[in-house]
Amino acid sequence: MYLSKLFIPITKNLPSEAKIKSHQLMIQTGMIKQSSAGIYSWLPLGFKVMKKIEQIVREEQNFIGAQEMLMPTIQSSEIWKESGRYEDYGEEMLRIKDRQGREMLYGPTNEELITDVFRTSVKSYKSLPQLLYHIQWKFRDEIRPRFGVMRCKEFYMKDAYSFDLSDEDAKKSYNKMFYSYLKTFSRLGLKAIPMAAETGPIGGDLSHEFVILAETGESQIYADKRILQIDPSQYKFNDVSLQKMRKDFSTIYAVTDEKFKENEFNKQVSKENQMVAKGIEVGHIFYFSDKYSKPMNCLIDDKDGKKTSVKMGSYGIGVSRLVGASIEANFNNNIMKWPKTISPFDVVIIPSISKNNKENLIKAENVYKELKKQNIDVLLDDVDENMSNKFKKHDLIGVPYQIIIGSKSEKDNFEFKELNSKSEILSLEKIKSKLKL
Ligand code: 5CA
Repeated sequence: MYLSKLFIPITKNLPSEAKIKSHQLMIQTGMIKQSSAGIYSWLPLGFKVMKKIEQIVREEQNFIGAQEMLMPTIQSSEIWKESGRYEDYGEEMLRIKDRQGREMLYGPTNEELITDVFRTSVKSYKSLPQLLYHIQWKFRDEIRPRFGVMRCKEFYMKDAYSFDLSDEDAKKSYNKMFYSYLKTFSRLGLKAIPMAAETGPIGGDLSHEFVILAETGESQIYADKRILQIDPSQYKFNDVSLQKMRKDFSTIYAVTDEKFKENEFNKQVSKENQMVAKGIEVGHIFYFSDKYSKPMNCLIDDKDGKKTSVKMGSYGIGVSRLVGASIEANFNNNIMKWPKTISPFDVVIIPSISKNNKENLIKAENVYKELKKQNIDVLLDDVDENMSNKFKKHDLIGVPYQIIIGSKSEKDNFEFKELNSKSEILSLEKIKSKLKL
């Protein structure tokens, strides 16, 4: 893609409510545009990053055997009345009437809808366990939408649902998701800490929030620092190893503020290991047994032909929130550096060009063609602008690698730079192999 053709409305005008870095940067680099309070359009640059995050989330859900499907955004109120949440959900739920006067709503989450899908299709324990997920827009009429895509009314979420015959089996599904989440966040270049959490309006008594550390986060966390040292990659994908994984994480103190008790914290964690910090909740998993299946009559025949309520859990990841969270975690000294896995482009070519000298632009176009042939996603900055402005702009756009075509580049050797590091002169072959790593 040529920068001059990319729809990337860069602006210096920041709205006064853009208080945190991710919100400012996403507006500045034209990743999003606010449509109304807490509702955004995703412009090409932002959309590309979000789609990359979505794809990693999808791959890691598929890896543990979850199956993708798609449920609608608009739901009927009937099923919510069955579960008893229609009234409970309060003003956060956007309620609508269709032309026949039927009460509908824009889904804030999908426990009821998936339970309805499940109860009409599955009747026997033989079809269990099942893990189903979708990646779909949600709407919550948040009282104070803020921080850009971090807390908005309309947001993009991956929500998965597990169905099992017994509590014991259901915990196995829970552990698989626990594993999948740690793997997903690590592929996104984020260190997420699983924290014992309250269940709120979703319900149940077992729940973990996955939180990444960031000063601008809305969650207050209390933990034993040693939790940061557990390496999730040491666990294998089998029930025994996954159970050990959750146990290892659970034996180290880590809670969100609703669960925090000062005396417990002081008793369980030595002073030097105490960590009190702010974080961003990027995922939340719940086990709630038959909270929905019982009132909604979602019954399964067990081995003896006896009817029993199916045991369920739900598992959310804030896909759109992760775009902002990633900026909060990776923006430093006025430089944004996207992790390779979710960067909007693999590399940017920055030629020094002027009205009278297009030689570098021609060289840049040749390099561009070469890299494209290798399926490398390249951005070419063909805009006629001085180099210092270009560098400032690319510090914000955050593509992690740059090929600078100016005085330092020779025939087939070019200045190659990783953001935040010194540049080096490399042959195109070397550059290709570095980018393919
Ligand atoms: N049904 C459960 C699990 S599927 C559920 O809805 N959980 S949740 O409420 O915790 O949301 C899941 C994730 O969505 C959160 O961890 C967070 O990352 C994201 N999220 C929740 N509310 C918002 C919001 N208002 N704006 C942006 N992201 C949000």
